[in-house]
Amino acid sequence: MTRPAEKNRYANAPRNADYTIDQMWHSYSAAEHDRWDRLYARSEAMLQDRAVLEFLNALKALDLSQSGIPDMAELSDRLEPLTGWRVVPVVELVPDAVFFDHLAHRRFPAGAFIRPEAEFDYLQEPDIFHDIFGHVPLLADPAYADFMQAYGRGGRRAMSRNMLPNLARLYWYTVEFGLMRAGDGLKIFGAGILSSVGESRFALDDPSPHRIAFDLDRVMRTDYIIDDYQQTYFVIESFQQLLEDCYADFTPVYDRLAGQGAIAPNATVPSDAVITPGTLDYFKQTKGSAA
Ligand code: HBI
Ligand code: FE
Repeated sequence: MTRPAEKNRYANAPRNADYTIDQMWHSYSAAEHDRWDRLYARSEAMLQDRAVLEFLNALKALDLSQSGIPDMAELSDRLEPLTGWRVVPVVELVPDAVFFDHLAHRRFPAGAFIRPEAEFDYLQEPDIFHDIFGHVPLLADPAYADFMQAYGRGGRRAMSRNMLPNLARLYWYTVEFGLMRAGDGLKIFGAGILSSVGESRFALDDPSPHRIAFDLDRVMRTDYIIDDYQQTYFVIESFQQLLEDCYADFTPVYDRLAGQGAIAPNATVPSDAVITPGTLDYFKQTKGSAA
């Protein structure tokens, strides 16, 4: 049964056992390449003073310029000599076990489709701009590259201990929505923020969200929302710190977490090292809920 390729023209592409597909780079239209260039130019310009330096340097090192949608095999040939990572095309999100296995082997699965014009500013699913502009550049940083492989290796263990929700929170609050202390301010490294101009402003400038120093146990206990800006952002000191905090086996962490409940996305707890307490005004307006 073939599914209507409504927004993702790869929806019915033949898949390998590891869920990878052929990117068919020659099939991208001029309009799709142009859309990439406009997405890239807008984000790259506004991130000059907002993204961590490692991200900005990697954009240059990987030559992720505005020359249309990257060919993942060619991009991988530039990335692999730096940190051993390659980027492999997939249709969409892949099952957790498959995702972890790719990361454990230094392969980043990236969606091959590009968002439709109607969803230029935001889309729920990870398209090629989110995955390649948001996630791939930092794989050129050695400490971050090691962290991502360690995360993949930890994934299989987490699944065997039913701790996947805790590990997914770690991914969410760092890889997707992480901030880093840099000099006198905060900078962005999370892919979900980097690939969103709205959230690149909100995460750093808006008084609404809490900004709290990263703590592994705290992050692994904290629920998150997937359809709006975050109510809390966690701040690391460096990728080296993140790697050191997360490189060890998580067994003792899981043991500590076993008896503890989840923390709501909008809450603060006494042990928090709060950098900026949020007003949560954005959520009171948008959700009307007891934010
Ligand atoms: N699949 N292609 C892809 N990309 C992701 O970022 C991804 C995924 N599958 C699962 C997943 N992320 C998250 O559930 C991780 O926390 C495991
Ligand atoms: Fe992502």
